[in-house]
Amino acid sequence: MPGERNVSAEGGAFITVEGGEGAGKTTLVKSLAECLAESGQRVRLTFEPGGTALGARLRSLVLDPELEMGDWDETWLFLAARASHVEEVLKPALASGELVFSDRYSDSTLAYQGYGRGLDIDRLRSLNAEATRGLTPDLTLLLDVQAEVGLARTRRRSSDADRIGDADLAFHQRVNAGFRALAAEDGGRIVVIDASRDASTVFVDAFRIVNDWLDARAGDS
Ligand code: Z5A
Repeated sequence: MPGERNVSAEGGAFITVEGGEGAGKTTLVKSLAECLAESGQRVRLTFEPGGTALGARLRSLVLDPELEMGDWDETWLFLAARASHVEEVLKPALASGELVFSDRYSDSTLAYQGYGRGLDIDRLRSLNAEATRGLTPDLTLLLDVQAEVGLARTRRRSSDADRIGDADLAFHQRVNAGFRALAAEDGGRIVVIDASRDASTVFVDAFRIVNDWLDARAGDS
């Protein structure tokens, strides 16, 4: 919300990992959290939708392929999950000085519900600001991979139906184009990583980016 202070400015650091389906977010964020914890950082790993009891229930609703819902109904569920995530997990962890990684956050709503579903981006931005109480990431790693490649990865892994993942290829292409547009607008926060490469190469790049960012932040304080 305008004028509200980002809590991470006075406590820990808030890093999000974003990207389309099968970009490798979960794989990357787990390795990053493990390595940084080994190097002595106090790390918290969390995700959306989920990360709280309410978020877990909302996740199963919003991904349920048997359940029909309108695009705005879908959006409210993601926002409700986010609001509880911010209050119950993110703000306390940041206030206690942890380095917090979230596998997806508010950019996913802009990319999926805005660019993918075609809902009004400015309205989504202001709803995001309300749901997050103004908490924005300090750094976002955007894993960029062609939709066809990401979808092939997740379909190899599992054949489980999922209401959003099963949307057509054009939807996933709009989502990916949306993420790239967000990165072009906010290059100071969002760093694009080529995620078409193997997982260990992506990890090396991401680890360097995070460490450089942490060093620069320490130098500024
Ligand atoms: N959603 C939304 O619409 N609006 C919102 O506001 C939010 C979310 C927050 C659930 O999210 C859905 O909610 C998601 C967006 C929507 N739907 N879609 N699409 P999710 O994060 O739980 O689901 P996901 O993005 O679909 O996660 P995922 O399929 O697990 O993708 P991932 O985390 O990016 O990838 P991964 O699990 O790390 O890897 C997938 C497979 O690829 C796995 O077998 C890996 O071993 C393999 N992999 C990983 N990296 C590589 C590389 N570099 N090369 C080759 N293979 C790899």
